[in-house]
This record gives sequence, structure tokens and C-alpha cells, in this order.
Amino acid sequence: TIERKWWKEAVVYQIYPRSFKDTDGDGVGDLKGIIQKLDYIKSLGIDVVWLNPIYSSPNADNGYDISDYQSIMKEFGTMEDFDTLLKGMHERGLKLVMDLVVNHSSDEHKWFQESRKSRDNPYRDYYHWWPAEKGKPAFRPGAFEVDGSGWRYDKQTDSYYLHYFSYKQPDLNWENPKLRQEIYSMMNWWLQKGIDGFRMDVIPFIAKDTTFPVITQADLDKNYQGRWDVFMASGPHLHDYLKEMNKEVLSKYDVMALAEGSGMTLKSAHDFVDADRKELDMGYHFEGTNLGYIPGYFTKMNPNWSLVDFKKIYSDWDAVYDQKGWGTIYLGNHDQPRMTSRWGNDAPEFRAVSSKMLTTFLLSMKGTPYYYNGDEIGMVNAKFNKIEDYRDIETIAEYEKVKIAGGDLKQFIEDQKTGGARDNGRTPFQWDSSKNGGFSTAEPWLKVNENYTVLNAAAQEKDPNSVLNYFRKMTKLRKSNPVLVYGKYTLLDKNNPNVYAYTRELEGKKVLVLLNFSAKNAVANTGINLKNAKVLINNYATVSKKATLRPYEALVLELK
Ligand code: TEU
Repeated sequence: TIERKWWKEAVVYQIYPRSFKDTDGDGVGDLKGIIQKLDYIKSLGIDVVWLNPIYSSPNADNGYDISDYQSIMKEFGTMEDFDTLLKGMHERGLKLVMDLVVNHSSDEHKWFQESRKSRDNPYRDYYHWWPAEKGKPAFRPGAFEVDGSGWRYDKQTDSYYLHYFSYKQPDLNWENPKLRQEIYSMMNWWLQKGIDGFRMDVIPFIAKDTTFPVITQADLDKNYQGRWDVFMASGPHLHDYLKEMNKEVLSKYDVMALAEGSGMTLKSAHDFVDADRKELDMGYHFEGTNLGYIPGYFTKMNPNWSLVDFKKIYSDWDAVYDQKGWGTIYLGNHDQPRMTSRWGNDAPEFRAVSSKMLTTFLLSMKGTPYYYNGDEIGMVNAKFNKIEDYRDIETIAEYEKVKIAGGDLKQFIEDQKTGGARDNGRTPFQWDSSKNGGFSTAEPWLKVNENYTVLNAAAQEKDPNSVLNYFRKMTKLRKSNPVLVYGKYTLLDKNNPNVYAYTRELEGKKVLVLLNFSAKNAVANTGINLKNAKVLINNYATVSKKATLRPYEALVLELK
């Protein structure tokens, strides 16, 4: 039997503050904007809000480059605003989870400013340095760099420093106990303010073999499934650090700790989340969202991914936590294209129905659902036509790579429309049909999707059959049916290329979920007689109870 926990029963709503609501007219969302929308947030029926980073940052990577962990980004507001926000959430029975970015800081953090000054600076060992007289350090990937290198030469001390992301994001040295204590005291400070947990950015990457040995493709193939992310998630002492963090911080509060599980595998998952390990509570894997990416490209995607593969990934990840541990489920976030464009169908006739179908999937699976803001109204990819419209460091670097290689830049822009450009999922929230979708009175930092005049929250509030109201029904259904939270998951009709069918079972209660992932009618061959079944929810206005599903139809049935 599974131990009950509030964070297992919760629906988490992710807010990308930069794009949520601007109240001071600078084109950038802010904390006051979130405060203004608290009643809306509460009305969704969610339990926990996870905020992307809101700390001081020069914003090379939209807040994932932190220059001060204990202050608020000036575009977002003040610490007073934060306190008001936290209070407003708690008054409404909502919990607040913060992003914790401690694999790296900003190069503008005072630790790094000191560290780079001299080789004997007291902060030198807060980061990873490689003296140039030892020659060039062994290759490590730097995700957002045009040359792909995770090392950057720094003239002041004739040394290279490590950065797994951009050069504006130097990696912190977790081997240094002083650094670890700084992080723990910062975490304690936030938790004492009353926040309810952390989502930990690339936490599997914090541990490094600081001899920095040469890693060959053969090593990667043999030991790390051929993948750099798996290598980076396998550093020495990783679990010692997480255990220490648990002891010094997490264990003192009733909070949740979520690992962004980059490089986490079916095999390593338990090491992070099993309760008896005393480390973290949940992780989110990348296998689902990696499906269809062309290997080696961040941004190119095969639109013809297979549903059979999709079902296998989610079924394998369900099975891994069958006896122990606890999983999560998500289909998009600030690093991914919009779920409706990617896994559903964003053509006008299918947009609403397919996004409701995906919501049904997320809220009827086992594992804590992480639901990305804007998906509740069915927002779709930005599909920008020119590179100048993009703001994301990753897309801009990928574009430069193609340019330098003499590749097809027009094709690159086309690929982004269906592909992985992160700005696809970062466009401003579409509140209403007024200028800039009601997000801001000023020109937004990133263009609003042109469809805001027809696709917006205000219009959907008035329509009982809207995507928004469907999401509310679905959160309610999950909250009132423990079988949808804790029930055993069984996949049916495994090889069906169009339909995802499964049951959930708990203490004599059995629910059947039928999801048509295609734009055609499709038959679910479950062998279950639907005659006496009771419809719990259906995403079409005219309810049916047939094994032949309409395009993108979702049907949740209670079996008698
Ligand atoms: O993302 C980590 C990560 O693995 C990314 O490389 C991601 O998979 C990729 O960008 C997808 O296109 C986290 C944050 O979620 C992301 O926003 C940050 O940019 C990154 O860490 C660095 O902090």
C-alpha cells in the first residue's frame, strides 16, 4: 500500500512569471500580476503553484542565472510583494513551491565576481576552475554555447571555468562544504518564510568528478546509454549531497522536493525519490518529452512520433513506481513547445478537443500532475516567422550554429514552429481580447500569439464547454476520486496506434480511460463491455459511451 501524502494528491500549476501578468507596464510579468490573478488561480482547482525563478538575475536565461538568491528580480517586484503573494496563496489554501537553481549561479553573483579575481581568493573553490598551464580541459558540453563547449577561458587568472549551460551560468562546486552550507542556509531561509517546497533545477548534475577525465563516445555508450545527460547525472557523491541536504534542510519541514530529472533513468529513479533514502520526493523524467526529438538537436522534431512508443514510456515509468517511490506526469513546460501543438492538434477544428483530451490524460494518470500555465486555455505554439522574434538563448545559439555550418536558415525557422523552440511555450498569457491579450499595456518582452483575439481566458469563462472549464471539471474529478490518484494503472490495447486505453483500480473501484490521439474515428479494443459503465467525463458536448471514439475524444468511465 502507498503511503498518503499531500503532494501525491496535489495538482501542481506551473507559473512562468515573466509571461503571466504585467501590472507596472514594462512588458514583463510581475509578482503583483500573480497576486492580481490569485482568485483565478484558485478557481482552477489546483493545490500547488510552482514559480519559475523570481530571484535577482541579469536574465541571460530568464532567471536561471541567479545573481542573488535572497532577493527578488527587480522586474518582478520586491520582497514585500513576495510576502503578500505567499500570504495570499496560503489564505486561499494554495501552496507555493519555488525554483531552486543551484547547479550554477550567474557570473554576476558576488561569489563568482570574487572567485574569478585571483587563484587564492576565498571564493575560488565555489566554482570549478582549470588552470591553463595544464592544457585545455577535457570536453564537457555547454548547452547554450555556439561552440558547444562547457569551458570558458578567463584571462584574469589564466584559467578555464566550467558551465554546463551558458558562460553566464558558471557551475557551483559542490565538493566545497562551505558552498554547500551557504546553499542550505539559503534554503532554510526561504522555508522559514513559509514556502512549501522546491523544484530543483538540473539537480542530478551538481556532482562532478573534479579530476575531469576525458570522456569518449565509447565511455558514454558503455556506461551512460550514449548520453551526456546520463553522464552528468552520475557524478560522485551526488547522493551524499542530497542526503545531507535532506538532513540539514528538507527533513525539518513538511514540504515537497521535486528533482528536475535531467539524465534520470528508469534505473536511477529510485535513488532520488524512495522515502527510505531520505533524499527527495519526486522527479520528472525527460523520456516523455524527448520522444520525437531528432537526436543531437534541441530544436528539431519528428511530428510523426508513435503513440505505441508514447504509451510504453508512460507505462514503464508507471511500473517503476508500482511498489515504491512516486512519479510525476507532465506534457509541457517552459522548456517545451505547447502540449496541444505537440501531442494534440492545433488546427482550429481540433485545438480545443485535443487539448481537453491531453488534460484528461494528465489528470487521470498516476503520479503528481504538473500542469503548465496557459495549457488550461489551450494555448498553442508561437510559430514565429523570423529569428528576431525569438528571445531564448537556446534558440539563438542553435540558429548561430546552423548559420556557421552554412545550413538552411529558412528551414531552421520552419522547424521551430513544430519543434522545440522554448519560446513557443513562453508567449504571454492570453487573458482577454484587448491589446496584447490583456497581458500588458506596453509592448511585451516576447510577442503575444496572434490568436489571442479568439483564444483567451475571458471568452472561455463564459462558455461552459470551454477548454478552461473542462480543466476545472477534470481537477475536481481527480480530487473527488482517490482512484485517479492512488489507483493501480493497467495499460490495455497496447499496440493500438491511435488509442491510449487504461484502467485505474483502487479498493473495488475501477475506472476506464479511453483517449483517441488521432484526428480520425478510432476503436478502442479493450474487451470491456461499456453497457453498464457510468460516464464520469467526456470532452465532447454530446456525450457518448462507445468504443468507437471520435477524433481526439476522451472518455472516463466508471465500470460496474
Ligand atoms: O533545464 C535543463 C535542461 O535539461 C535543458 O537543457 C532543457 O532540457 C532544454 O533546454 C530543452 O530545450 C533547466 C531549466 O528548466 C531551463 O529553463 C534552464 O535553461 C536550464 O535548466 C539551465 O538552468
